[in-house]
Amino acid sequence: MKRVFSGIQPTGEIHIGNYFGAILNYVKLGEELGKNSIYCIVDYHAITIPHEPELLRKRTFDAALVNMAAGLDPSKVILFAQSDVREHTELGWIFSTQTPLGDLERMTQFKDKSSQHSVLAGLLMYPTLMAADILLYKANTVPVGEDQVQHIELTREIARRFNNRFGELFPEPLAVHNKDALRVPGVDGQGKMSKSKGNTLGVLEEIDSIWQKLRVAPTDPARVRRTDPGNPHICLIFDYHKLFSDLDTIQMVEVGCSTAGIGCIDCKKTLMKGVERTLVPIQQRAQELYSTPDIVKDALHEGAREARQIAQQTMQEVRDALGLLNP
Ligand code: AQP
Repeated sequence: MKRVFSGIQPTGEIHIGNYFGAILNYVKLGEELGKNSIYCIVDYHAITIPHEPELLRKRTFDAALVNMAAGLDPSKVILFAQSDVREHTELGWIFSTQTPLGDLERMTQFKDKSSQHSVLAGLLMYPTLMAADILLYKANTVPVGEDQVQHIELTREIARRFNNRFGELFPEPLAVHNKDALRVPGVDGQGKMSKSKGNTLGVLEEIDSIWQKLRVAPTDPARVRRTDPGNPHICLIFDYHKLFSDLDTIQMVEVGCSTAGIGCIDCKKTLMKGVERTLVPIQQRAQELYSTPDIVKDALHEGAREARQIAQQTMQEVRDALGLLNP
């Protein structure tokens, strides 16, 4: 049986990297697998860096809302907030007792984030909690962007180690990616688009605000004048065309850029058509949901109830296997 789990952090506005890298796959797999596709707003992960309580509450709600506006139907899948299912922290603790410190210290995300913030112990244990998120549901498939591959590898090791020591309980899950959006670049052209880097284009961001960011976004630096040919394959805007534009437009700008047939501003204006076509319907659905917030709250409540049933069953098995008392 195929079962999918994935999480999204409520650490900032949901951006097009999250949308193309993860949420689109959530929707697709949700249609295929129904209640065997489980999606979680991972608020316990979000507090591994300093946070504001009110903002966290709002962002958790917003993250659920954006997923729903983007096409995730909570009556078909399981959508919930992590802190509503306490078993995540219980299994996370158990995994932290079985995982060598060195495995956690070598995680790239830990190294990156611990250089930006004061290092909290929870940040180091992020991957053991993530392994718990996935294995609590015995999920074997995890739709994520490329940045999470190392954590999924560690999850596989944690499952393998647990199974060898205490008996076969967990699958070894595999990451699946949207191959067109492995690592969507930030609008500053400086690596991955990421909430914490502030280089995002938000799924709910006003179209004019997106245009203001794209208008000044870097392009091929070799194109000094309009008549200079460019290399679309090193251009951020071409990367975005591959996400937002149809095939004919992608081919047209590829040829246009390399022959100087189209200028960078016109290329960006063409991109905006695809941006509007993709984001405006999501933004309209989001507006409707903001005016009926109980739909989102009820969905999270029901999702947590469904998730808890699976999580509690797994924890019974884990406690038995470990020799802990079962209530
Ligand atoms: N740029 C991206 N391209 C492709 N996929 C991405 N994902 C995130 N950024 C990209 C995928 O989206 C899912 C949710 O990830 P997240 O909540 O960890 O998002 P984030 O924007 O990466 O969050 P932060 O707070 O900014 O974390 P850092 O700074 O660690 O990146 C995941 O499946 C992720 O792979």
